[in-house]
Amino acid sequence: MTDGKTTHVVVAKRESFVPGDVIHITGKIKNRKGNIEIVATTIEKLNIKFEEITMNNEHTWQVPSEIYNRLQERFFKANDMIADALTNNRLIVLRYHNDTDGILSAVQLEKAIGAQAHKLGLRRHSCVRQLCKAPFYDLTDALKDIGLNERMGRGAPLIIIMDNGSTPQDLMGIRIAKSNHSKLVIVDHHKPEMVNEQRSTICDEVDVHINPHLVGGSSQICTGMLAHELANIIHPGIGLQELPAIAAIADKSEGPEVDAYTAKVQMDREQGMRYANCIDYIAFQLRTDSGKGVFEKVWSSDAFFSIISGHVSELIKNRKDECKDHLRVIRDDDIKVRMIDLEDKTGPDRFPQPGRTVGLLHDTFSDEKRVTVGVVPGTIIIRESMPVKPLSMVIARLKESFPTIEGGGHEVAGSIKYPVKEKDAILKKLEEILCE
Ligand SMILES: [Mn+2]
Repeated sequence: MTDGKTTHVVVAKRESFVPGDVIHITGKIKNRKGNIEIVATTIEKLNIKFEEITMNNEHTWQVPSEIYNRLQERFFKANDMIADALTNNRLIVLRYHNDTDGILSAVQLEKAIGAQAHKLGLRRHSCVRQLCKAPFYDLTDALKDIGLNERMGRGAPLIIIMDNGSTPQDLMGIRIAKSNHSKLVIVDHHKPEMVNEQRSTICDEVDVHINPHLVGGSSQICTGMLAHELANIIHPGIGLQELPAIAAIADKSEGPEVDAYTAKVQMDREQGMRYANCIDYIAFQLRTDSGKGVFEKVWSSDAFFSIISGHVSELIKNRKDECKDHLRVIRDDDIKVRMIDLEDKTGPDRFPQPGRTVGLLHDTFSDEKRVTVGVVPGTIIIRESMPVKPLSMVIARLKESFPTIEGGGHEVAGSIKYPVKEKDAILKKLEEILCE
């Protein structure tokens, strides 16, 4: 039985109803072998359409948003699937992009699902939070999820992918997970490949795709905000009100929803960034470990936060000092383009890592139209203040001369993989494109 929000098993001794009937039911909720069951005392058939009930399910969001209203049905369906997994004792896997926005998304759902299971008296339920190493739901992730499922010895898990999952890069992983009969929910704000105005190529592959791009919104509503709303549907009153604000600041999101979240907890950009930097640094230290119970310390323990935060700001300051004199201005008109070779300044094993270093340097300037480029062996990292040189265009142009390069990211932030032996020629061409 479903009310459009959740699904429940109902037990009745005598009934004359068929699936699809709309009924009004009263009864006692019981816990039966770890599952929730309603033992019906009265059942009455109603002569209304089911849609009339679900349409009247007016939902109050944590902050007002027209985009959320348009996504309401998708949110409810995702909640329905989570409730279903809980009551049927099905494993829930939370997969996420391993940055502040993704981590906070997954932590919020982990907390809400745990609280809801506790409320329902489900002791045997399991929900695991697992990071995605790549910035997408990789084949490796999908293979591990199949293995996880086998070890747990249960039906295929419900997989919820957060801050990843919307792009064609995710397709292979998603298809593998689906071939294992997993149900899939995507909560993401990255721009999907659209089939028409309301459908993405991913919509056809998964059970629910929650993404503002599907309802006329943009990436400005980040995953941490979407997950916050979903968490509050799963377990109303879950709290965690700082988290959508931190996620939004970390992802440089802007808009009325962001303002409402930050105002609610009186968080300014500077404070939000301090939290975000700590979360990213902890993720860096933990590497492939998902840090169960660790990230929470950032906002719950002042002692923990001040030690990490002090250390991180020193690392960031040192990196900026080390780099600032090595930035080369290659274009200086209405558009400012700066380039830096980071080969001996950073690397995958030093914090801040190359991508974040370029972001930090980019943020130290305030020219309205600016592009910052960082180069490490094998990778070029690009940040733009607005799509003055849309990344997809830059990549397409480079590919004309260097077909082996590979690029990815958003319009204003991304990276290009290149063969090291062609570095000089590629950088020369890149300069040419950026200076046109
Ligand atoms: Mn994000």
